[in-house]
Order: sequence, then C-alpha cells, then structure tokens
Amino acid sequence: MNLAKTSTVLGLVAGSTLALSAMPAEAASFGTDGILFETDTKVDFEFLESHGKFQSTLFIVEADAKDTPVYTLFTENEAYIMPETDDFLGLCPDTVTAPNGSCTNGFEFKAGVEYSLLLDSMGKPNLPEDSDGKVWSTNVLNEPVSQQAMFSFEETDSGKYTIRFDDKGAGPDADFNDFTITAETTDIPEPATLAGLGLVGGALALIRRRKAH
Ligand SMILES: [Ca+2]
Ligand SMILES: [Ca+2]
Ligand SMILES: [Ca+2]
Repeated sequence: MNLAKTSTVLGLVAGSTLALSAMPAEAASFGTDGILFETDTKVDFEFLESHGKFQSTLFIVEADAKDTPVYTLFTENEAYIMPETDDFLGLCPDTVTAPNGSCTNGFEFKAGVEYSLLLDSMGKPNLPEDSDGKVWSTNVLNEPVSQQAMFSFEETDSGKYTIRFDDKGAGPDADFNDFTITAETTDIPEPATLAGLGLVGGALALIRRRKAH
C-alpha cells in the first residue's frame, strides 16, 4: 500500500470539494537528490543540444536498479556533427533524436518510485578504456559520489527545468554542456483521485437526496 496515495485519498474524502480542484502534481524531489513524485506525473522532455565527444544515450532508470533502463529519452545516432568546431556539437534531428525520431519525449513517473536519469556512453565510440561511460543525475548514484547534472528551474509560465550533464569525458571537467535537455511537468489525474472524487460526489448526492425527502 502506498502511503502517499492513502493519505491523499483520506484527505480528499475528509476535505471539502474545493480542495479537489487544486491538486498539483507535487514533486517531492526533482533534482540531484533524486526524482520522486507524490502523484503519478507526466514529464515532457525536449532535447536542446550536446557538446560531448562520446556517442551517448539518455535513459530513465529506477534508483533501485540504476543500470537497468526503464525508458529511452534521447539517443545520439552519431557522436557529434563536427569534431573540431562547436565542442562536438550535437543537434536534433541532425545527430540526436528520441527513438521515434522526435526532438521531444514524455514519460509518466509513478508515484512513490524514485527515479534518476542515466547518461550512458558505454560501448560507444570515443570512450576511454578507464571510463565506464555512465553518469547519473542523482549525485549519490555516481561512483564515487559526484554531481554530474545541473537542474535549473526557470520561473516562466511553463515552469521548465533545464538539465545539463557533465559526462566525465575529459575527466571531471565540470563543463555541464555534454548533454542538455528541458523538462516540464503535466498534471494528470490519478485513478485514486478519481475514485476519491466519485466517493465524495456519491456521498454529497446521498445527503442532498435525504434532505429533499
Ligand atoms: Ca563538453
Ligand atoms: Ca556526443
Ligand atoms: Ca564534460
């Protein structure tokens, strides 16, 4: 049983119906401490550009199984456009795409499951022998523990995060330009919330019917 969901449903039933309309998809964490949502939450990602020598792929993983991709966000179909200019620039759709060829991709994060983003250059061209080619957006998942992603939140109407990776390609050079995406959440209703709505609605109808008699 999911505690967050249980308390949400209890809160809905106990609270007024006014509270129901103001249910944001709350992120308990969305950053280098981890990615964790209190309700099922769809996040829309967009690839911006890459500046790394590796040929990398960006995956979503669960923190408990950090080497096992659960979803593929964006793949570098070639390592870069030009090696000498623009610091190994990669662009979509030129060299980088989502699996369906798009420059955007979305994923529904399940409530209460901790996720991370894995930038994986394993087994790809240009990877030095002493590197395993993997970095995670969650600091503690990196070995040794280190920050390999920066999350910056833009206070615009859309409320987008920009996420910039440092892939350790030239050692820990901390350039944070090797792979850059944006992330934007979309509120989606949960089955548990809908069930709660039905329950409250049914109870109100019953009370009205009784009063009418
Ligand atoms: Ca770089
Ligand atoms: Ca690259
Ligand atoms: Ca780097």
